Amino acid sequence: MILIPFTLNRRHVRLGTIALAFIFVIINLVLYCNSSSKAQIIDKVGSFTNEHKITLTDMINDGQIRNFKNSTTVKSKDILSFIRPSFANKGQRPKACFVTLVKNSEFDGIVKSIRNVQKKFNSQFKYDWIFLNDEEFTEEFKLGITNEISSVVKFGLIPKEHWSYPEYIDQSKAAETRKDMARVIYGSSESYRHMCRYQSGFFWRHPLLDDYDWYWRVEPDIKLYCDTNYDVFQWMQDHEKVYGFTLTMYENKKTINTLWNTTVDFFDNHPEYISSDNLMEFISNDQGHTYNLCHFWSNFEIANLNLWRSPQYQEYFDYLDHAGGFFYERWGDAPIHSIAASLLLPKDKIHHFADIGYRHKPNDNCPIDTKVWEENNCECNPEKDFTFHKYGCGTQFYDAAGIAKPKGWETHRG
Ligand SMILES: Nc1nc2c(ncn2[C@@H]2O[C@H](COP(=O)(O)OP(=O)(O)O)[C@@H](O)[C@H]2O)c(=O)[nH]1
Ligand SMILES: [Mg+2]
Repeated sequence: MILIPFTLNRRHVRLGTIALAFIFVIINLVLYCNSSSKAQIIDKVGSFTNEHKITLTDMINDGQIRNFKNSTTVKSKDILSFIRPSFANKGQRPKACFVTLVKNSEFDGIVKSIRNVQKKFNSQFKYDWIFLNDEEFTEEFKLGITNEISSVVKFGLIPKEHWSYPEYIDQSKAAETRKDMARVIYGSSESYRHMCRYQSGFFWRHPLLDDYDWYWRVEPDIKLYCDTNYDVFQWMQDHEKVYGFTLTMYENKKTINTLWNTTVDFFDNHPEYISSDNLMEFISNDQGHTYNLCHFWSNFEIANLNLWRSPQYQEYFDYLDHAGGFFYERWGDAPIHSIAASLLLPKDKIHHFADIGYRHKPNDNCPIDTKVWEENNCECNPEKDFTFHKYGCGTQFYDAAGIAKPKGWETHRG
């Protein structure tokens, strides 16, 4: 080792002090800059939070959901701007079709439904009919169906990616759920879950539906009881309605344990998607704290496809899909469509077709207005109408929508 002789003199001490002072200043400067940029970030978060401070949860807690229209902080992105083009066609025939999701094995049941719908409505109005299946329809099925319908008939195969597990779903957990839910109706069924997910998030994406604005959903073994002598699609279009139903009821809570909380989480992030004139009072008895399980029974729907095609609904579906409840519970498309329509749309866009007598086991929609019942040659018993039955949700719907209930409704509570 080479030793360099070194003597510490005053000059060295002075230089050292200056160097230390310099380092001290630099360190402080860095610390200051750091803390001031943190302050700026906190400020930004603060103002961000301020801009979005009203969430669905806030509205629920403040009991504000009814007076949501008075809120000034939430900017509204108008879902109706996606739907309005379908109203532009007033007085003209709408682009509409029937849609049926069905299995080959359900041939007899769907033929019964078709004969009935043709007789009561479609032999007069001749709308196209689209059939969808997750498997190829057999030639026999296609021939048999085509023979029953005098208008255009199209058959579509559902793409695999619309009827399979997304990569974010844990399939062993899904299988476990099916075992645990064996006692719940369809609780052990895998295909029923794919069906519900498909009806919620995909049927309207099938390319065969691209040509249409409106659809009427028909299932096997349903029945129309009355003649419908007006064009219901044109009525929806000309009256600027978006979603039409016949039956309402309560969902089985066991199938949707976390659906409401997941919905609240979604709308907490998107309060601007909630209509200022929403139908929250149909789906909640406590202004949004809890879901009352009321829903439109989706085996019958006459509705506008652009509702589901809207970014608002697609984002909602996507959020639900990632939460996994289609497979880890047994979320149905009926509560999902109903919650979405009730929150995204102004209430006057939703219509009860009291005049379309309809049966899907075990419930009937039968006009209790004698004049309507007689004029349309209805074949049902108004005493069995489910609309205002204590197990249905028609009373909640009429009250929430602010529509007068028909005369005599009190004596149809079952
Ligand atoms: N292609 C196909 N359609 C199905 C399947 N499961 C149910 N569907 C259809 O989905 C709709 C609802 O099913 P459905 O058995 O009527 O259920 P429910 O009304 O809730 O008892 C009907 O139109 C069925 O034909 C399936 O696995 N494949
Ligand atoms: Mg059914």
